[in-house]
Amino acid sequence: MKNLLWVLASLAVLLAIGCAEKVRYDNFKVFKIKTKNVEQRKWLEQLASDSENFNLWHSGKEEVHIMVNPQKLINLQNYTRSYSLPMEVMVSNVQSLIDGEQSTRSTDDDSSFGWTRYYPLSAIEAFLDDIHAKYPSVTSAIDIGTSYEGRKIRGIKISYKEGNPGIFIESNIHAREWITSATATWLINELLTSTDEKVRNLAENHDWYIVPVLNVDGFAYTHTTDRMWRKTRQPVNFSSCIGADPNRNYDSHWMENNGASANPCSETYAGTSPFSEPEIKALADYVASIKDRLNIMLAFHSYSQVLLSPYGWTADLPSNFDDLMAVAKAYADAVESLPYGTVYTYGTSSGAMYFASGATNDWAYSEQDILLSFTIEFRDTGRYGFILPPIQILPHCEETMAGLLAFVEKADELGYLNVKYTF
Ligand code: 0X9
Ligand code: ZN
Ligand code: ZN
Repeated sequence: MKNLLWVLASLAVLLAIGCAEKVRYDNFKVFKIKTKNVEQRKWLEQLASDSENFNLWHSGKEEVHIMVNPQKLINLQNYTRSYSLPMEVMVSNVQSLIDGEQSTRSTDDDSSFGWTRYYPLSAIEAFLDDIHAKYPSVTSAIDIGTSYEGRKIRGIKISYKEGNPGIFIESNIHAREWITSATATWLINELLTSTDEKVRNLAENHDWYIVPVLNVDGFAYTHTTDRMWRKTRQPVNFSSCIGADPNRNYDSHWMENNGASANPCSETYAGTSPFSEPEIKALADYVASIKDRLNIMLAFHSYSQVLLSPYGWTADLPSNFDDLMAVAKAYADAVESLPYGTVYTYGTSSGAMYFASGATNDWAYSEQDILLSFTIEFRDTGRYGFILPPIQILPHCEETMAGLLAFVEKADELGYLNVKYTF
């Protein structure tokens, strides 16, 4: 009898742990709401700081995408009705999207790697190990630092010869943007294995520095606990909310012009101080140490299909605005010319999206003199948002390669790939 009780008790504990394991989004909906001005956008952002019940997926110039707990739907409707804001359902059940995203899992397990499903951090690390073992003469491991929870932040350098112009790629700074690291790992593989002449030129005549998952803690958390997590995982003193928006944490016009939030519960919380997040400090220190070797800085994000140049913290235009737009246009045109016909737009971050201060591309541009610095928001424009179906990974990667080839070619033409350092 005692034994049976013990078994039942441990079963109950196991069940409790099992249930507490993953945040569920049953019948959570995402709405697309047309907003008329900044005040309306700010109000929706305010509503979204109730992070148990709301979550901002996107807050652009014309529309806001907001996820809502079905029980709080009335709060949102009261507001949109009173201001007669057009509102339509974008996702009717977030949990079923999440479940659908995992459904291809049965076809291959965590130990093999590919681009027909999404993988956890351990598999991405194993992929990198494998790449280093296969290509020891042209790759080197760059461990840029350690996360708040003690994970290694890994990067890879691909260099076929000395004296190449450098391209840095920061990816998955936002935890839930899984398509970014899927694309970064695909790109690494492609640069090493493609036999396409254009890709070989891209690979062998440029030095690549790629960090596939920068926000390692947040990314691990999206796999174990909450698919919709965006921020870091460092607790904030005197707040029950966890983490900062790492893309508001760089030391460049930090917190200026309402480009970030001081509220720890906001998805755009800037952190307690510039570089308060160890992951961002690590990336910044590493980039600063090689800045003379870098001609291009790209930060991979999703979603919206847009290339964003500096500045995000001010509406002023950067001095090489025309060149920035020319390379962005080259990327967008190349993508659109593929059979998928995917449309990318482009502009400055503040002009084409919203004010955001302390972001990677502004810091790289203004503080490290990397004159071609972009944020690229990948697929899609809101059908699936962050939960882009795995079937789209490969087409999306193909597009990214076409875009990059055109971008780099235009950059070269405009004289941005001259090597800045001497041996
Ligand atoms: O808000 C962000 O950090 C980026 N969008 S996302 O939906 N991936 O979160 C855009 C940042 C663009 N602004 C700057 N780079 N300044
Ligand atoms: Zn300033
Ligand atoms: Zn992002």
